[in-house]
Amino acid sequence: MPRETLSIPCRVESLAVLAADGQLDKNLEPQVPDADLRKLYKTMRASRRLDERCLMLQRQGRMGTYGPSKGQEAASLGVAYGLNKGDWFVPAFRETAALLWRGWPMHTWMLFWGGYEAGNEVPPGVNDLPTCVPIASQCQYGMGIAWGCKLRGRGQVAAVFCGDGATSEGDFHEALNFAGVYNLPLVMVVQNNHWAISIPRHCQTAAQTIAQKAVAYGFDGLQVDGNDILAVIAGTREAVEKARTGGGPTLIEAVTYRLSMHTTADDPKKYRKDEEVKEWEPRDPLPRFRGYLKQKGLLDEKVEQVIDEEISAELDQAVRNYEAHRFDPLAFFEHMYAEMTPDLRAQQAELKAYLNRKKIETTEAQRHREEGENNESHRRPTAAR
Ligand SMILES: Cc1ncc(C[n+]2csc(CCOP(=O)(O)OP(=O)(O)O)c2C)c(N)n1
Ligand SMILES: [Mg+2]
Repeated sequence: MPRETLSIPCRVESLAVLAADGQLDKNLEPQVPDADLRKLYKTMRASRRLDERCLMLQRQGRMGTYGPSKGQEAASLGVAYGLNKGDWFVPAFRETAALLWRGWPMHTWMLFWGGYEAGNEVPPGVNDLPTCVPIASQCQYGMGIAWGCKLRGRGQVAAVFCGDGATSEGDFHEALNFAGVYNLPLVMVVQNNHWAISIPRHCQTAAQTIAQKAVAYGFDGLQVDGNDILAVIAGTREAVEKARTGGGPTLIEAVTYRLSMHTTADDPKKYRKDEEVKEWEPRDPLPRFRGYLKQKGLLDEKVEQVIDEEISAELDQAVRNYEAHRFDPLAFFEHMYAEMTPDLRAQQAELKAYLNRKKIETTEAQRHREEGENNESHRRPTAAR
């Protein structure tokens, strides 16, 4: 019986277009109209500034726990640009830039992190799922949507996002396996930002790349420089074209870096070295893209100033919309099922009664205090005498 090395019909490639030092590989440069390049830059900048504003709101006690996407803007935005409007986009929770591109208002992003159900409301006409924090669960939703796309036969594609940590979850592998067997029009994007809270990438897998995991499921894997929006666009276009024309799924590993903390609930200084962050800072996707646009003559200080002013106005309005939202704890019970179960109805009634009681207690306490103060002020002069 022979023993031989098998020739497996799957490829794993790595793609970078714009080197960290700004060198451009002309042969690999994707064709993107100038107007789109400008719009992409504005979206990337808006995403970064939205991120900064949310962090500030959280630090001021005006928002719940926040998960920044600083440094990862190109990885999601490039994919969103490679899709058609009618395609499906299934995010994890660091796809801020892509959601802005797909038409989500800034204040909806704020509402999500503020803990409001309205933060999950998909804008009308947008084929997206809401932000998803349960790790890797969205891989199954994305795969299911891709299956639906295939059954419908309208040439739609689904892109789903997860992180490097999510690749250790069963949901990730089940989704890829199913997508391979059924040859689904799925683009599975892993944002490899090198950390899963405090767990470094090398603890997630002994494999050299995450992209190569596709081989076990019978399709191609592609590693792209996730901080290079041109590489992400080029890679996505290939994967989307393949999916749309019946060629099946692709796993894209977007190699990026989480420049900020995991969420506002953690302190990365406790588990990673500042030097590592410093090493990645020069590869930040935003200045890299800015440099490319300047070289092309599409951006100068004046244009940037106008962009920044427009974003400032949008952000201010978004904060006003966000803070105008009324907090209603009773609404917590209403979003699990289309119709509340008897248990949920009972719990909601209990909370309502409790809140009413509290209101009465608070009003009573207030009345007592005021009465006390009146008596005090009445007594004080007497006592002083
Ligand atoms: C099913 C599940 N398990 C655990 C968690 C807690 N948790 C939140 S984020 C995270 C790490 C995720 O790492 P990764 O997939 O690399 O995404 P990143 O945070 O780096 O974007 C974990 C374990 C969760 N949200 N869901
Ligand atoms: Mg990660």
